Amino acid sequence: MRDLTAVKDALKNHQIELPSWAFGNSGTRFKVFGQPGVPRNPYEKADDAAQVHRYTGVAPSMAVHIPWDKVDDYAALSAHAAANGIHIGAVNANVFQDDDYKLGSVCNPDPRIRKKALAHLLECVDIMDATGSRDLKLWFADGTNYPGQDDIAARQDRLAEALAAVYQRLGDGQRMLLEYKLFEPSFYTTDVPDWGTALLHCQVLGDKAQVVVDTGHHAPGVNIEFIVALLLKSGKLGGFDFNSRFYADDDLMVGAADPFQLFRIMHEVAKAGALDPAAGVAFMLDQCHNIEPKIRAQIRSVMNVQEAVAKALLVDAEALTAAQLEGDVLAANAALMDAYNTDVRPLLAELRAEMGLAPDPVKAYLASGYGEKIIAERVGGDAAGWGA
Ligand code: LRH
Ligand code: MN
Repeated sequence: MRDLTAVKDALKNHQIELPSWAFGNSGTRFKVFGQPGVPRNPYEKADDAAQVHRYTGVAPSMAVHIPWDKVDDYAALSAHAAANGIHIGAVNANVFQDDDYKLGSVCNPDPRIRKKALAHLLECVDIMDATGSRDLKLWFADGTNYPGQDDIAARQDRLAEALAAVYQRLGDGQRMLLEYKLFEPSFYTTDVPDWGTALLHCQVLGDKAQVVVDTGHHAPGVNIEFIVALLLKSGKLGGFDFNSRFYADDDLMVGAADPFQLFRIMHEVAKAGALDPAAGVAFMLDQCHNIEPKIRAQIRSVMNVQEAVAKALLVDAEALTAAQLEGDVLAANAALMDAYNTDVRPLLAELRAEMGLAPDPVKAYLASGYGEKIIAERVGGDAAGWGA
């Protein structure tokens, strides 16, 4: 697909969802470095997310995380977001921070605690009804730390039971996205550790259950684009949690640690025609800006995704396929590398001009003085964070 008008149209239609928690304070077990001007509530998080959309034009929604984004009136929060030109996206459940969940939430051996966890998941669907969200995102910290601690198979049965109950509750147009993660905070077993386990559960549940690929949740060396290609083929790729990492679940800016991997992933997505919102793949960021300015980092992250998508759309598919079928290994590899090695920044600057935006979103945001404004205004109150 080399027709630049079509490439630009695909880029204009490609939407990236921002995580509310990226605007709050975050860190590691060693330290959470607070930043001035950080939001104190979900309304201010939506204000900051709206800034990212204002300068990139392709980030029209913000995912929320419950209870980090708990409010009395979710319809009012949605209206506030809409007034700022964005909407509330995926609702992320949180059954990993309550003392009761030490030995797990929906996989916990204690039925009372499983019931409590399920109640939270069902409450999140109620919130989706109020915000008009399509996706319930489910990540479970559930797992064990020592061999023998619990029965691996029994925990899978408990998980399946809870997922089935949530599935039953989903309304029309609503989906549940199951996210897997190799390890952390559990260090021996994780009950949803990989794409295979997530896919197995989603296949049993039905069409409304899909898999989320968080790019930081794999063992080192795993070929993520292979997993993406497979999930796309089986119609079970519900979305991405984009970030990047050098070692573990570092939650760094997407494309920062491995832009070539992001390109290879987006090549599989573009080739499968799954860039378009109609294809139903949710492109979400899931990042923590522990030391860098958060709004600017989110803008840069959106630009990194756009650059990877633009390069993926510039792959000469005919030349690639011809070389693959001829077994011309080097020509096939070159078809991909030529696209990857293309400087797409001028194309994206042109695209932004066509969208009525400044060519450099970061420069435009910095010139707006919004960062200084929120530091001056947001004095007092508790800065938002993970509340851990
Ligand atoms: C778990 C995870 C999950 C979120 C959390 C913020 O590591 O990726 O998607 O709930 O980060
Ligand atoms: Mn994630």
